[in-house]
Amino acid sequence: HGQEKKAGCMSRLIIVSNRLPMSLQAQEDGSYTLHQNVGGLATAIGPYHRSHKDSLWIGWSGIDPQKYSEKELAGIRQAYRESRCIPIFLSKEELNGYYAGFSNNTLWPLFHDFSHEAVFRQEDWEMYRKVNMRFAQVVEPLIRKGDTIWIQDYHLMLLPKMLRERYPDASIGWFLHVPFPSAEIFRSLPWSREILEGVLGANLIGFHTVDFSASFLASLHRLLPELPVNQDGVVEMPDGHRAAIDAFPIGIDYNLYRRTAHSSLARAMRRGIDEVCGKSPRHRYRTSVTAEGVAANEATASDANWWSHYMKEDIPESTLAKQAASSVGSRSNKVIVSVDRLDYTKGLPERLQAFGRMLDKYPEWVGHVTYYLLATPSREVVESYQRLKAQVDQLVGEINGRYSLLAWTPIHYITRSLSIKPVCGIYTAGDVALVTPLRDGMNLVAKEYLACHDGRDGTLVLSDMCGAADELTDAFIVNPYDIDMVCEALHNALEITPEESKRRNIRMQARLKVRTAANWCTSFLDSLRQVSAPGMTDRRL
Ligand code: ADQ
Repeated sequence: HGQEKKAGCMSRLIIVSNRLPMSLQAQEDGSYTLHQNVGGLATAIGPYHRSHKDSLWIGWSGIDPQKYSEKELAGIRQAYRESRCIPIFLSKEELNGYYAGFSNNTLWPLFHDFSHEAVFRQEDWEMYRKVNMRFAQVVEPLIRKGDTIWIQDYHLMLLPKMLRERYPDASIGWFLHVPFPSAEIFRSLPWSREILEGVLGANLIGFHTVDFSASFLASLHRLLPELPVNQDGVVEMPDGHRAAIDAFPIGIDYNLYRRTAHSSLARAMRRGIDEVCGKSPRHRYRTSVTAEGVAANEATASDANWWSHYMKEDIPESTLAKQAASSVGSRSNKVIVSVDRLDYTKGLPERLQAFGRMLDKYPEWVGHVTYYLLATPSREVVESYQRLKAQVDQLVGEINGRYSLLAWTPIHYITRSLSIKPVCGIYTAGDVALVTPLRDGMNLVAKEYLACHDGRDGTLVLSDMCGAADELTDAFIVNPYDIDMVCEALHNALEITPEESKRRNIRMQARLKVRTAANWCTSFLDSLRQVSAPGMTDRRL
């Protein structure tokens, strides 16, 4: 906090991101109110923005300006102004080219090593450049001498250079929330040089991991070999400014997740899920998780005898024999959880195959492990996302069809959007969290799960293809493409003793408590102020 205050006194912060951290809700009287968006960026930088009363945040409003009159748009601007947010309005055409097109159909797949999904269209590139210029035109008049400008993510890679041209002495930072690909992949982008030059307008270029920083440096070396880079990863630009490249792994608001895990709603959900999954077999309950996050428990007529009667009738003899021989049958049932946006980078089909394989290979888990799969559709206008949704629907259907018993369903599949409390309810109910993205910049879900299990057992199975794997080394680390490996890790994670699980968690939680979102914010901004201080020749000062 001391650090944060010190940084805040030094200069005003202007944050620029694709989306604003607040969304608008129209009231019946014609006025508007704002509510906080969920998601990594809003929770990471939001508290900094709120506590520094002179900071500004500029971003797309999410509103179609054609649906509103000039007077209404003025009202919307005013509502945002009260939270020091400045909305940018984009037309459908601009959004198609810049957001759905170049950002989500070109850069997103390319940066996540999904080159085969990447579409290269000249019109999208031109619109991306045009919209970056729109952002520049909104930001420029707001800049005052001494301000710090922090630009976020792959949507705005041309903006640092655009602002630099107008303000040669400005202090500009840019942070990438997704991976930076290898030079081999990056150079397949027809506009790769322009993108690199755009980013190099910044004084500090931040990534989640040292590997991503190294990939960026490799691309610089390959595509712009004329630029001198010193051994600390600082580039001397021809206009005299310096661009430093470094890693800043993002954290979470640890206390927020720890606290929310103890909220009455999260606890009710945990109890409800425990009961549905037979972890408290005396009474069977039906639990409904509504969009509002209300976990309503309703007792059904069944009791333990009824339950075991049907269970035994349904389970093949061979499985019962295995269960009798292993300790699993007599131990409490288990719950697996996962929380994702439905995105092809998150590895959902591979994860489902691994779960299905585990039921096949270790039938003693049949009837004894339930998977709560929260996967909320996103970017639904993009065709690859529609295909993915159909594939996930089908796999869930196949596994449930194949293994369900009369009173047990292997996968509870939820596609609604849930807010933080019910998400924490799901985290707390999970004996195991299955976090297996095929590629991910960081992955906050893994960290949030561990914060919700503060002081408790709860085992993390984590992909080695995400930034979080560099930090959470006590998790069960897996290659998400290796279905057998994920299947084995899942089985082992389910069998781990609570003591061993807690022992692993304590080490990871100790790190997460210190490397929080607030800490990420201040360490990036402190570094930015150091590298952009006038006359600075050594950024390690
Ligand atoms: P995302 O790709 O959105 O973020 P992630 O890091 O997992 O991925 O953050 C998602 C956030 O949204 C988390 O706070 C999570 O709780 C929430 N969330 C995810 N699915 C949800 C669901 N179905 N319902 C409700 N809430 C859900 C990008 C990068 C990441 C990087 C972050 C932050 O792709 O790699 O970690 O930015 O830099």
